[in-house]
Amino acid sequence: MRYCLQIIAVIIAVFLPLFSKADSETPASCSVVQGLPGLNGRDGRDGANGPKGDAGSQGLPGDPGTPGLRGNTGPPGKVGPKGNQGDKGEKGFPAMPGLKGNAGPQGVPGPKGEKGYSDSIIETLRAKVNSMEAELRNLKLNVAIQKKALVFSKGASVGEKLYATRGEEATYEDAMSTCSKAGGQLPTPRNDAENKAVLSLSLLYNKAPVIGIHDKQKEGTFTYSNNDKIGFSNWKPGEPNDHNGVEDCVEMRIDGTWNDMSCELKRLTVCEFA
Ligand SMILES: [Ca+2]
Ligand SMILES: [Ca+2]
Repeated sequence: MRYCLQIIAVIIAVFLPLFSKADSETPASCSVVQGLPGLNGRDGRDGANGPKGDAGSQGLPGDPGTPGLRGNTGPPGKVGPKGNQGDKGEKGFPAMPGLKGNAGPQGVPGPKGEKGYSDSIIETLRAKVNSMEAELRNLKLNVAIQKKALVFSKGASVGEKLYATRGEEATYEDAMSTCSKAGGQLPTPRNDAENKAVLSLSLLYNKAPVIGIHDKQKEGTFTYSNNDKIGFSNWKPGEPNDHNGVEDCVEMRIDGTWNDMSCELKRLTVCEFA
């Protein structure tokens, strides 16, 4: 639109003088013709910045921001007041014994003792002790000699036990009585060594001895003469079998194994001394 007006204004500016010349050739009175308004000039330059305006009114509070990072741990607080006494706890485990303490200070001296024996009395006692020791040595020697002699003839020893026989044969009851009168008892082998010692005497006569074991109180439960249950045993395979229901005493066969037999049978009498 702006350009259209500029074009029209140019056309008028070109053709208007022509019309004005034709008019000037006419003898007429001269009249003033008013021209058309000129074109608009170009826009002027921007003016200088105006003065700083007054401060505006305070705006509305903004939205709350996001929470900040966690701060450092603060210093420890003050000690709080003492709490109330708690309930009594259950009994704890017994403590370990403590270490041995140091030796205590030396005690005060005790009362004065009685007057000691004189040197003469001490010498007398010493002489008696020496005499008794000599007698004891002789006694032990004599016992050892007798023991050797007994073992050499019809005896056998194991540890503190000594076994002896006169080669007689008797029933369980009679053999037990014989040994009891002699201050001993029927053999009660408690281990293999003692069993072999009894066996060595049976081999002298090639006779099986009766031993101090029975099951008279309870069938199948063998005990010593004092009814204590036996520990060591050396039964022949298949024994004890209580053959015919009458075997309540025990013999040692000449191979060392045991067999329950009738208490009425006579066997070698071996006595045990301890
Ligand atoms: Ca029996
Ligand atoms: Ca038997």
